[in-house]
Amino acid sequence: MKLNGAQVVLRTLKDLDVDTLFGYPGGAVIPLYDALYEVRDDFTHIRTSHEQGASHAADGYARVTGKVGVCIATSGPGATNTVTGIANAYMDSIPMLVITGQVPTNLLGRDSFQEIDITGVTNPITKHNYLVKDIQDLEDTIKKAFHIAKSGRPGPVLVDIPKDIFLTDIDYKEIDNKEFVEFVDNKLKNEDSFDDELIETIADKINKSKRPAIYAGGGVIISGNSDKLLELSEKNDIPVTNSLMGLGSISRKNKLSLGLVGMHGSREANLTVHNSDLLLAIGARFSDRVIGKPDDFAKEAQIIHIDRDESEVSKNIAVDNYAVGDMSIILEKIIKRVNEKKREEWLDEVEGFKVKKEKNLEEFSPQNILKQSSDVLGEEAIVATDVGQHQMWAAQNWDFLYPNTFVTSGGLGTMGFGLGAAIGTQVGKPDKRTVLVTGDGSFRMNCNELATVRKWDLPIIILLFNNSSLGMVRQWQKLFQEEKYSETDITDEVDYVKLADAYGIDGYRVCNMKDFKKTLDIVSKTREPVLIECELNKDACVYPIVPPGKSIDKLVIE
Ligand SMILES: Cc1ncc(C[n+]2csc(CCOP(=O)(O)OP(=O)(O)O)c2C)c(N)n1
Ligand SMILES: [Mg+2]
Repeated sequence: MKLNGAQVVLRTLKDLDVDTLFGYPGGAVIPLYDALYEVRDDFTHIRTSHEQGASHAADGYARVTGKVGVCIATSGPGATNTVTGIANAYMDSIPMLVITGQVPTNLLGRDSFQEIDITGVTNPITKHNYLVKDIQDLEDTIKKAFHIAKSGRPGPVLVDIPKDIFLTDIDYKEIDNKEFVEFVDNKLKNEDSFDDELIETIADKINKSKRPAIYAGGGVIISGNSDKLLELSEKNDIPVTNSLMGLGSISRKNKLSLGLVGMHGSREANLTVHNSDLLLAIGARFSDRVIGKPDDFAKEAQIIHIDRDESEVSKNIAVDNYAVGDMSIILEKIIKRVNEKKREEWLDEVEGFKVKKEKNLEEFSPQNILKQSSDVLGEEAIVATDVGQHQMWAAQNWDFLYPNTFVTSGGLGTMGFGLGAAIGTQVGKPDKRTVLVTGDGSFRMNCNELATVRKWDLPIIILLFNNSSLGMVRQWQKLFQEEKYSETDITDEVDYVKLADAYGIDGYRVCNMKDFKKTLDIVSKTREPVLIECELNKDACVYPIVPPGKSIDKLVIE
């Protein structure tokens, strides 16, 4: 069968069970879109307003489906517009395949129109990348890229395809890349660093520990090990704290779940880690946002690290034991060897770490808005966020019940991630309801994607926290820069309700709890996209906060 390169790309994606693409056309990918036109019934292609939106959508889609998110962009500016999205996926270990068009091979290296060396640009932010110069390599390269993206510790892989390669015909014969898959899988197995003796040592330490704590990260969710985390923690009665990426790995309604640890972690999570005598880090990377002052982090504790990626071991914090490999095997072996326990004394102490304070549930506060939304939308919600105070309030106050229900930019902290990501999560899980928690600053960055939301009738509920400020930066200026509010007040009179209206989306503006509840009640009964702008006080701060450079037990409560 004769196919051209563009047809080979689509045929290969189909072989890989890809049915959803996020992308944006342009000169170098005209042949690809031409081929897509012919097979448009085989794919859902979401054309966003901007390639950054497409890249975040592919990322969000990957996070909630566990599949590889696929994003297409043209050469030059199309490709560079995906760079933030690629970096974001890289920092959070999200499997993504980015296909970029490139100038024809005979124009490479000549500063041709819309030529950017995108493999060069993305070298430090991809797990791997390729420039395909020979049509014979095309299918094989895409299959390799796809496998690399999702194997081991996932991440984004970019394949750059010159326009003439899309247009070259070949005799197509489906390639079986079993050999490569075996090669990668064997390579991963060779990185395994655990044996029965080590497992015995770890289980023994857990059994002997008086004050154990778990610090579970995104790796638990990505590797599909939330059930094993629960089994281990419940069998040995170990309280569980989470990194931002780890939220959802254990239900926040479980009594062993203490929520977020680190800079904006709860008092109980931070003090539990700080006072533990054994800390079990699972699929987590000891980010600076978690550990505070490295020298004082879990000082009394033996630290054990279980992860897929050996390069994370003792990178930020020196550990006493580590097991690298398939986390489900490692956890299963540990679970078998730990004793069933009840740790009343330790858990009483942990309970005592909680801040006991009367709460005024009628106050129109970010906390109450989120708690209310979490209660009403709970089971069916997937929460996507932008970056800033609203993100931390969402992390602290939403009761995440299941893995893959909190989609947030952890490592890169990308303002503008939210709306694109929300599109991806709503497309990936159409029966769920995506709630986007965003801030006025972040929302402005990529609100152009409202057009995409409307076009596809995505029933996203946008909770816009309008505090007329770049709140998180303003908070740092308030706490650490003597209240010099340099360029963080953004009272520019943007009418967000009218903005939504311009895109054909209903908007509501609310400024008290009663109206908020009423509005939420109305919108939760529809399946329409909606924006709810919550007018908030710019002086509200995210607490607790561990001041920069301080140990996590030195958190400031308010
Ligand atoms: C692309 C990008 N630019 C700048 C920043 C720095 N930054 C972090 S939080 C923040 C303020 C966010 O404002 P908003 O979205 O309104 O959220 P709020 O903190 O007010 O809830 C800024 C500017 C960033 N994280 N990302
Ligand atoms: Mg704001």
